[in-house]
Amino acid sequence: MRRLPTRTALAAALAAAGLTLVMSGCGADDDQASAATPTTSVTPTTGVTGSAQPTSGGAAAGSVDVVLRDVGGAVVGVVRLTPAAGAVRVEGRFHGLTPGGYHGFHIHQKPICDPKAPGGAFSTAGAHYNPGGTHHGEHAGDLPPLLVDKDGTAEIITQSDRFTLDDLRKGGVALIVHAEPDNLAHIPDRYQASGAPSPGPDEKTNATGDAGDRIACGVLAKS
Ligand SMILES: [Cu+2]
Repeated sequence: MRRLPTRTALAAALAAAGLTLVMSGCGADDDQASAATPTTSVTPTTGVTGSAQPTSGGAAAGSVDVVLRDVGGAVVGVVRLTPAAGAVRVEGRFHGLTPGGYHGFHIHQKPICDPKAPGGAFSTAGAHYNPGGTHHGEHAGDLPPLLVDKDGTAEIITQSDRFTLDDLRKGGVALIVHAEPDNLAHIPDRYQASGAPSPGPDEKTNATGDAGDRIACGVLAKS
């Protein structure tokens, strides 16, 4: 799995050369890191390593890591949730997923991941986290789908202001990866399911985005 740049190491190298790393608040990818402009400022490197950038050293202050496992119990990903000015930053890294393609990725309403649940793997996590009672695409727990590379890895960095970390901790939730892409209930009116009362998304699509089986699940416990 590709590693994200280690700001600490980069900053340390620049500091040793008498330089300071200047990065934007959103700078977390390789391009931005390699394009960072060294300056001759004598400002110490304080702040460069104070971001929510995941490192191997554990969760940053205020953040929480959710470990996702597949139906066989193998770890396939870690998602770090970090409070960020009225929103939550979501940073996930996955491996061992079906190579190539999109997978629905949501927050579900119950902190229970049972791969052997009678109702289907991880059905114990319930429906999407949806305190507003809206349709899919507008659910608070809807996140952008994962795009999985040919080697089965995926990375996602996104942000949502539809919930706070405290909201999620109130009752606990589960993060789930699905087997199929998520249509976000975007079904134009020229489509109509057989037997559906009207064109556009039917009831199931409005609830699930037709993302299919649940292939990985991780709990954010109530706290
Ligand atoms: Cu889901």
